[in-house]
Amino acid sequence: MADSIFVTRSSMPDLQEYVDEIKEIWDSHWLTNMGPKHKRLQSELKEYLGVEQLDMFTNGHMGLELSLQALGLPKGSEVITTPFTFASTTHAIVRNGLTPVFCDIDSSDFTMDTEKIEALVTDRTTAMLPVHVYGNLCNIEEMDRISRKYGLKIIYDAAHSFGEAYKDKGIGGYGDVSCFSFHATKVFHSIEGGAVCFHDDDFGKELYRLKNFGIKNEEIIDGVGANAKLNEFCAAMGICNLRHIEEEILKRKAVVERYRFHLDRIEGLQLNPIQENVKSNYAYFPVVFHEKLFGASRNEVYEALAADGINARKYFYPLTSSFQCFHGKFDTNQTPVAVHISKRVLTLPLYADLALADVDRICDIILGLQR
Ligand code: T4K
Repeated sequence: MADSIFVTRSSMPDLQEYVDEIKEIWDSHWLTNMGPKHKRLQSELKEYLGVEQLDMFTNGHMGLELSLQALGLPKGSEVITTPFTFASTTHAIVRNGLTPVFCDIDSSDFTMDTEKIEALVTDRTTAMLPVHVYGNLCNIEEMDRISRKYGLKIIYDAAHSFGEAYKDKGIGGYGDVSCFSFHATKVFHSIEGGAVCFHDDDFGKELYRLKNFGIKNEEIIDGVGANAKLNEFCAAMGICNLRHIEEEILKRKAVVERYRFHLDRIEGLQLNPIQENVKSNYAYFPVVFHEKLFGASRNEVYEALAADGINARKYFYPLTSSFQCFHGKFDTNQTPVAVHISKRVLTLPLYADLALADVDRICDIILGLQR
């Protein structure tokens, strides 16, 4: 059997490039606490993402969790969000003492269905936390309209949408806050890491305080903060990876096009939509298997691929609203489309160095199951 293929594989710069980058860290002994590499990456990211304000974190989750805290939303207030996401999104809400209210998703792009949001708004709703899931962008104009109409904050979980743009504007510039993940599995990574983009200076100050123990200066600690600082070695990895990001995205595009060549227009297979006015980053390649039309179920495809050493993943199954830790708290009948999709979706391997011959092999296995 050929070597195993995982759902993704971290991109690495040349070892020497990273060694050159960390040499200064070695020489200076400055390892963390917003050092020179942190400052440089922060400024390069602002430019690349086209945003004016950006802070960086140990990981995407802490960026999201502390952003919700920095907004100062009243405890117990309601945040309208999607259950079709990674654990982080929902956990960030709950860990802040806020109540997630789950909105169903759009069956074509899997993002929060903006037509179903307004029915969920109550006098306790304070914010919306939509996800640009798989890099598919939410309906930004509708989100803006709803946020203005009801006075709700928008915090985008942009973990999957690094480098994307809508109508030529970097995606980090939309909403009140956008949170990126720089985890090893992402299009752009700093081993672990994350960034938050925002517009409001006071929010930025509060966010900074929360990521550094509430320290104002050596003698004044005027907030009860956490520790969520990105260290210098992670920042150095980010600096190296940012140099190659456009090339990375192009390689991913070639992989996605190969998948589409084989799987587009196959009855019973649903792929990501190609969204208008969007610069894509080709983050994930989910396929929804409609068993009655295709002839095989998602689980059968998962098993057939696994038998050949190919580790596709059921992102995002189960829905966060049905996690054991929330047992009895949420009713998944309220989000039937999300339930339907999560039982049928499989995310196929996608990374910059995935060989096109491997894509062909993966598609052969899948199409071999068509009945
Ligand atoms: N919001 C959303 C919507 C998210 O999807 C995420 C993270 C977050 C927020 C939070 O961001 P972070 O706090 O993580 O920055 C993975 C990632 O750990 C997670 O970052 C990501 N979403 C989620 C969708 O996927 P797992 O548990 O599936 O990862 P794991 O360890 O099974 O890795 C998947 C594959 O990646 C492996 O089979 C091989 C490859 N891999 C993995 C690691 C750890 C590598 O090539 N190198 C590596 O170092 O969660």
